[in-house]
Amino acid sequence: MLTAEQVEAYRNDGYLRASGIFTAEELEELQREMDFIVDEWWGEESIGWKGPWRDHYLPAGEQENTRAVFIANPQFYSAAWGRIIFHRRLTECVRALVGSAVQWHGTILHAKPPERGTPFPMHQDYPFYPHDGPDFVDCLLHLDDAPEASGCLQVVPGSHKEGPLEHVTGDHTRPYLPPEKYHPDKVASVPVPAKAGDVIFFSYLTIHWSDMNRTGGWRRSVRIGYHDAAMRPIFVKPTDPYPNLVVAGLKRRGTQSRLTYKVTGQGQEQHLKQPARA
Ligand SMILES: O=C(O)CCC(=O)C(=O)O
Repeated sequence: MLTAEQVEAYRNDGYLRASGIFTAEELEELQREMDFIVDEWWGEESIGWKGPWRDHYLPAGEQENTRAVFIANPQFYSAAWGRIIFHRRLTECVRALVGSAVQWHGTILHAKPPERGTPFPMHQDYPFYPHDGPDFVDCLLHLDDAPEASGCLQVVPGSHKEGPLEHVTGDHTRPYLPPEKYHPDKVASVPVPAKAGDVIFFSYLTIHWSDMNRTGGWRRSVRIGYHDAAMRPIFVKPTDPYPNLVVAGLKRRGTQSRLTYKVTGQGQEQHLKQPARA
């Protein structure tokens, strides 16, 4: 699906916009089922991400006055959104970017309602879900056209090469980069406007942000995260459960244990001793 030039651009810039991954019918089904999920399951809106970053990104009268609809795991409610996790053309694109075996990490809707849809501060996605390697790609699937005025994604090209950066964190805020150094007024970023159906692939190390949606229409996009199956989440012990969903290719054994049962002569499963770790 992706050309060598596109893969090269992603490696250099840390992001890539691609069209034509989904058919018109697939997009229409995803839009319709997302409308259903939001109507049926989501009763409230919030202002968006909370935190002191709002003082630096919004005028005084608007700091508490933005709106957002977020919904994680749409596959809990819709089969179309379950199938998207394994979507062949999408996962083949991801495979070209992060490695031959790919694992799914998560799916979340970020919707900016009309006129005062929330902005997002400059940040990397790494502090939200740190893993032990760089090959983690977020796919921003657009359900609506996202011109610049709608608060489209903005990225700092090449910033993924800096590796994980220190963010402002704490119970009072979502992670964001310190605005004294990292702010759209101080660091050059480029808007990445998109059409409905487009996907923006970006590294979880790429610095990005987005402005308010000031248009009269919704700006809905769904972020689907994938990573090289050889990587693991840093704060999840190998013995703790987590999705572990391989969506493309075959995961090699690495440091993980072999399965621990075999079928005996009587057709019964017999549990064996755990082998030593490789
Ligand atoms: O959708 C946006 O405008 C930004 C989303 C974002 O910052 C993220 O997914 O980490």
